[in-house]
This record gives sequence, C-alpha cells and structure tokens, in this order.
Amino acid sequence: MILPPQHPLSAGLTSDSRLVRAYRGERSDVTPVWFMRQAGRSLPEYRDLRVGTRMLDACLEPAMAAEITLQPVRRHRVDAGIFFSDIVVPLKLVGVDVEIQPGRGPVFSRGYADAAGVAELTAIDPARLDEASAPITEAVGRVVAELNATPPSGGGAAGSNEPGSTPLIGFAGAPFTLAAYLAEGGPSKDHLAARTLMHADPGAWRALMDWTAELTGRFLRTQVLAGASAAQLFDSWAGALSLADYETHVAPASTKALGFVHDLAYEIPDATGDAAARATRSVPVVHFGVGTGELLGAMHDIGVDTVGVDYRIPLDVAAQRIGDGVPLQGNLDPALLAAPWPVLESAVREVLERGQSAPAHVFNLGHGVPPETDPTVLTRVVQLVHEASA
Ligand code: 1CP
Repeated sequence: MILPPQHPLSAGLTSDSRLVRAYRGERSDVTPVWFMRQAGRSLPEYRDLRVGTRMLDACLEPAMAAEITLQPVRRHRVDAGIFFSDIVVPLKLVGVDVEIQPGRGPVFSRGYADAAGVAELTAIDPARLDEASAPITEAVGRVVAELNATPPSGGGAAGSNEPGSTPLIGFAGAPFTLAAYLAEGGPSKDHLAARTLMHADPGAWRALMDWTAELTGRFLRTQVLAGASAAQLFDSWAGALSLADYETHVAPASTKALGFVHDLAYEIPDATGDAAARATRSVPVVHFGVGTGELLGAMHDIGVDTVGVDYRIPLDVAAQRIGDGVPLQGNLDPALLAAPWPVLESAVREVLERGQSAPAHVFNLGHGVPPETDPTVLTRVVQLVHEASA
C-alpha cells in the first residue's frame, strides 16, 4: 500500500532526514542520534506531567502521550522522536488485563503458560485492535503535526541545516518478548515459562506467537499509517534463546509481525528524472534485542533494514557477524552516562569510530536510558555525536 501524500515520508519531509537516510545505508552531514527510553523518567518535565496518572493511562491519553514524546526532542535536539507508549499497550487495547507497576514493569492478572491459557487469550480477535486504536492514531498525529511545524533539531554547534522535519519512530514488542511477559504473567529474569512452553507444547507456543505477531504487527502498522517514518521491533529478551530456538520457534513470528508494515511504501521521483515515473521505497525497519550477540545475523535475516546492537558487542564485530552492507544502530553502554565526562566522551568517540565499519550508523545506547541519568549529560552526548561526526 502506498502511504497517503500527507504522510511525512510521502510528503518528502522525513524521507531525506539523517535518520531515514542512515536506515537505508546512506551517511549524512553528521551521524544521527536518539536514545532508547529518551522519553520518560530521566526527564523532570516527564515526572511532573505524570503525577497522578498511571503509566498505561498516560499512554492512552493522546495529548499527554504526544507531549511526553516531544519533550526529549525539544530538550536534547535528537534526530528522532520515539513514540511514548509501551509494548503491552496493544494487549491492553484488546482487553487483556495488564497494568504497569512502578519500578517493576508489565504485570498481568494471570500467566498464559499452557494450552488452556493460550486458547483463552487467542480467542480474542487481534483485528479488534484496529477499532480500539484511536488514541494511538490521535497521539501520533499530534506528534507529527508538531514535528512538521518545527525546524529539525540540526546539529547544535555543528550546524542545523537539516531539511524537512524530525522523523518519529514507531515501535512494537516482538512476539517473543511479549510472550515472555504473557507466559510468566509479569517480568522475569530468564523467561523460563515461555522457554518451557516453547518445547513442552510447540502447538500452543505457535498459537501464542501467531496471535501475538498479528496483534503487535497491527500496533506497528497503526503508528506508521498515522505518521511514523520508521518502525523499531524490540525483541528485548531474545538474548535468552539459543540460535536454534530463535530460528525455529521465534523468527517466523517476528517475520509475520513485520509483514504488517513491509507493504507500506512511499513514492519518490524516479532517478531518470521522468516526472511521470515514480519509484517506491518501503518504510525502514530496525530490529533490536539485548544480549543477542549470537543472534545478530538471524535478527537481520527476518527482513529488516537496520540492526540495533546492545553494548556487549563492539559495532565493528557486529558488522562482521551480520555481513556487509547493513546499517547499525547503537551501542554506548548506558552505565557510562553516569561516568565522569572524559570517560564518557572517549567512549562516545569509540562507538562512532567502530560505527564506521557499517555503511551507516545511528548513534544510540546499547539499551534504555537509566531513570537516574542526568538529562544534561544526554544533551551533551547529542552535541558531541554531532560535532565529532561532522
Ligand atoms: O512509570 C513509568 O515511568 C514506567 C516506566 C516505563 C516507561 C517510561 C515503562 C514500564 N515503559 C515505558 C515507556 C516505553 N516502553 C517506551 C517509550 C519510548 C522511549 O523509548 O522513550 C518504549 C520504547 C518501551 C518499550 C518496552 N517496554 C520494552 C522494550 C524496550 C526495552 O527497554 O527493552 C520493554 C521490555 C517494555 C516492558 C516494560 N515496560 C516498563 C518497564 C519498566 C518494562 C521492563 C520491565 C522488565 O524489566 O521486564
């Protein structure tokens, strides 16, 4: 499907942004930078806004979700926004009993760790998400309207000559990471319930993964249709799996989830200059997981443009493992944000240096911003990335 002409990619507002260019393997004037979990607890303006509102209520209140998404873009002048939401929001929207407990994460009223539980869950039609997703569509629309009305972040001291507007990244949880919470009924360290179900009852596991893939794929598609210019699939806990289990029991569902955005394309003028001829490009997709050094190639092979790398593997090693020609995103160890500036600065420079081994690099952390991070440090890292890569 061709995205409508007013979509920021179709309108040419974000299609040549640093971020979108990097995701298709092209380098720009400076290396683009954003941070996983840039929206949220490290920002005092976020904590102020959230007082008295529960996490999932904040996600489903369009004005609030939009404002929280925009806060780090304004403050840090990053090269992308990431939609403020959570991987369990689509579950909540179709009626699954889940809440996000402060300091803990998503907690369900029960676990779905056997065939009976899976049958109950999968009796819900994932297509119901489309009827329930008005708050997502409205929040994304508000974010994109403001991003389009504001000049892009630019490079701070290194120049702010970026054309168009700042892109918004939409995201969703990959089926395995969602299943890890669903099977357990909440956060866990080793995701044992999910890993047991995978082997104990492969049929129930496949049903759970298929259902989750459709639900989370629809969530991602909703965000792109509403105006997001890229999509990131978070398989945060895939690092708990062997390569064989990943390939057999997980990758097919992740491929299915991405099928809900792979057909979304935008038109660009044809290189021949023939005004009537138009070429199409698809919406860029990023795939990220934690502790997935052994899985990087397989995570690329599910059909993504860019691979997000956590902090355990240097980017040049990741580039070797994945193979030539794949843009990389990452991978500063978040722990370094609390280190003295000279230590942090040299680590940032090293990440940029190693990122040269990929055709293009989007600077990010190797996982999310820790809540106690001093936000002025994040702003300084953005400036450094822009200046050092110029
Ligand atoms: O009250 C609060 O502030 C709750 C903290 C919080 C926030 C700010 C949670 C609970 N989720 C979020 C927002 C969120 N979640 C975003 C926002 C955009 C941004 O990055 O700025 C995103 C992308 C997510 C995605 C998410 N949720 C992931 C994948 C990314 C990752 O960090 O690996 C996962 C695993 C979750 C589950 C979750 N939600 C919240 C927590 C604390 C957790 C992790 C719990 C656990 O350790 O298992």
